[in-house]
Amino acid sequence: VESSIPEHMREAWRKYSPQGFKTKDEFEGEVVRHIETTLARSLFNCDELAAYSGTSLAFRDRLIIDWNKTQQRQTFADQKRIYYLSLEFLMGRALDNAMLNVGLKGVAKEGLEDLGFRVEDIISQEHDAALGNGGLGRLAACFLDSLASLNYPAWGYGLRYRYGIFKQEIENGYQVEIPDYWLDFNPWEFPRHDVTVDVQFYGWVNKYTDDEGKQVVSWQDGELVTATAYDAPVPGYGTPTVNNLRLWSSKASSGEFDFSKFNSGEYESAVADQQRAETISAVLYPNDNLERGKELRLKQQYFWCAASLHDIVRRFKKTGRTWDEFPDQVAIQLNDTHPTLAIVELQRILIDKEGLEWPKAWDIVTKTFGYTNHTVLPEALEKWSVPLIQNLLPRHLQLIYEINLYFLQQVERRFPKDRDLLSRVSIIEESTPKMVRMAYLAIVGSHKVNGVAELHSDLIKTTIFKDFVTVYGPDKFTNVTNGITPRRWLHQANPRLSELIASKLGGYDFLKDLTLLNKLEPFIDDKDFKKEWAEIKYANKVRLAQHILKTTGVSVNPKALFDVQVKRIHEYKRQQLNIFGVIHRYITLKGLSAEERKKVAPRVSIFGGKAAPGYWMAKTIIHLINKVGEVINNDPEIGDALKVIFLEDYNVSKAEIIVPASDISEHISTAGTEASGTSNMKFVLNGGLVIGTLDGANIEITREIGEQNIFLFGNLSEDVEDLRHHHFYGNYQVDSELQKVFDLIKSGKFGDESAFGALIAAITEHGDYYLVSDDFDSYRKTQDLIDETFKNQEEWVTKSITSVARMGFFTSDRCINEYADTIWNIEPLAVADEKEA
Ligand code: Z15
Repeated sequence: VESSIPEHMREAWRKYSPQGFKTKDEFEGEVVRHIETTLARSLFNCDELAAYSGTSLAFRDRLIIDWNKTQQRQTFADQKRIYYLSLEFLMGRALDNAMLNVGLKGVAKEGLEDLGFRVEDIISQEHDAALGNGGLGRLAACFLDSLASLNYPAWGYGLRYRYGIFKQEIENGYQVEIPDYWLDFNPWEFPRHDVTVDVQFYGWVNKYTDDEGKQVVSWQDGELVTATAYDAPVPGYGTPTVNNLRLWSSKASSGEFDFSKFNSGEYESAVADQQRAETISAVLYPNDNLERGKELRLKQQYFWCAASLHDIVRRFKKTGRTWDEFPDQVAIQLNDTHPTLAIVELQRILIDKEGLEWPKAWDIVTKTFGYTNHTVLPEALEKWSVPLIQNLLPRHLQLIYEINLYFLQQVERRFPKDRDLLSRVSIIEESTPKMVRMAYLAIVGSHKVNGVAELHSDLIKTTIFKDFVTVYGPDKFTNVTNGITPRRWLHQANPRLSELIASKLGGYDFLKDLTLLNKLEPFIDDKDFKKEWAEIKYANKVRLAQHILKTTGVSVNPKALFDVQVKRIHEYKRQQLNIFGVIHRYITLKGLSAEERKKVAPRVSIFGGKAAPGYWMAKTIIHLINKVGEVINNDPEIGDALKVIFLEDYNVSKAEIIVPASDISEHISTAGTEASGTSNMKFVLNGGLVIGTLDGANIEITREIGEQNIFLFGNLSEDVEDLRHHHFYGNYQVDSELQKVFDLIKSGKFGDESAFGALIAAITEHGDYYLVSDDFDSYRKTQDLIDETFKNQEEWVTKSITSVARMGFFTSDRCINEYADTIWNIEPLAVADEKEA
């Protein structure tokens, strides 16, 4: 290509191409150079933030050297790549991860000490990259870590939001949302001002016959918005592979943007145009498991899909291959239905721009895409109104109708005269207005559809996608149980535990092959080992207790049982069940004598999580938790026996403190509602036990670690429908112990009772959709069993160690290998010089 340096001049380049620091001295040199030149600071003006910046820039240099080599290697290897399209990447902090993955944290620690800093303080300067809501976004981040660690040629594609998920503050017990502007200083991204794509919106479709008599379809006029690429390096653990996360930022297209307006007195409208373009990538929608059908969200989706597809096609075309080889070079995975328009966009490129025939083009498209479903909740299943798409993407709407026609004709041939089936599987819902069912479009446009845990994958086949199993047969549907990266969620979050495990297993190989953890089982009766294990948990609890004191002013006893529920606040996740249980415990404690109270196992109930800003019921739950905490924490009769904490602004970096410090964590969704859950895996991997329902990945965790090591309760998913029916048509009575809880709330004990009326009425009057009352009794009894078990620390630690030893299955490495084998058909790229971790 014309931009490469001629062969005979490459000598000088090779001579001077940077190698990156290896020793402590080299590291210090790089940090000081960056602080003094890149940042224009000095040793008289270097705070922890400046030291963080210099350290990050030094590590970034290192990563980018390996990034360049990886990209060259991948290009020359000419192998199939996987492109992971996700609207969310919840990456958290990058520096600690970079240090550990390149194996230079020790060097950095000593180097920073020489320069007058502690590595922990420097690491904690970093602002989380919080471009996601919860499980779905964090899963994407774990997948990127595994893809790089396993040397797969892989790119992530997403949006570069100016504002990530809002910061949460609690004021007078209420959630307040603060904008998360995170780009002030972000050393981890590389703007690629030369990598841009113009994306079109609105306009109209012109169909005509050209001079040669060929049918031409062209999408004309409308407005153009420019996508600019920002790249972030994704380092693998203990390997030179550094993959790429490419995020698109929107701005007014220079071709489109009307500079003459500036001169002709239309300054304001010119600026307004510009702002409208920039708005597309301005903010992450803060809903988890909810779609609200807003036009700007659809714009985000198309903007990102169009830019990414253009980029992928451009890269493919450089190989000079023919179109039928596209699926041998490119696999695209759709993280939920959010990127479904990518299917339509590829078909548009092949038909309108490349001139392929429909069946040929469609064959290429379906071989390229895979679709992951993450939910069965009806309110989360995306539907876009036909008029909205018609206006914003007129050509795409035509193609969606053609895709539907092509599909329905196939169905008709196989199931003649079944008109009901045709209308049930139609991509277009015949409502007013008509709606496009994005999940159906994603299924029809992909060769594989997967759920994220066994129960969930079974449920989608028997409920929401039942008819598609009839049409395609069962083999199009598969399961890939979620996983987590043990690098961040064990080694980084819990270094002492990781070190203890390594000391028994003779090294850190388990971080690359988590099944090696089973080699811990022989140590289960080793007294010293158990003691150390328990000490590490205790130290982690002390650390969390300090964090609690600092952020809430409440002092908690680290010897108490730490009971944690941290996740997005949602009725289906049932934080209300938890807090009602806490209130019931309070009632019980108040009924005891001072003597009796001394005998109960002291407990700290810890909550954390954000409510979507428009989700009133979720906000009410947060309010109740905080009010209950105020009362209980200040009741002198209760003391250490019970404390209730709401931790503000739960995010990835806080999870790294909270997860290693739990004794019990709660995963108590109504059976059949939580697709998988992934924090359950993180807690168990850190030696915490679980109280949970038979839902999502809890079921597989139980199978792996053994029934005796988990506290299960509640109704089964197959009984949920009948129970709901019974709430309306049976003689339904709320659990009498739960009624006592409601009576105490209604007495005004926790402040103005009317604030919590809706929460109670949802159960007593509106059918208790999430079965809180049905599960309350077994929840309470299971909590009592936990108290009893915790009193026997010996037995508790045995459960803890045994569980960790059996968690190997839940690494995201296993998960990525399954995707690679069964969906993507890709191979890792061999790397010559594997580094030692
Ligand atoms: C989200 O975080 C999840 C599913 C969704 O459909 C959306 Cl929109 C957001 C979560 C599931 O609730 C959770 O059970 C699962 O573990 C996670 O995706 C990753 O698969």
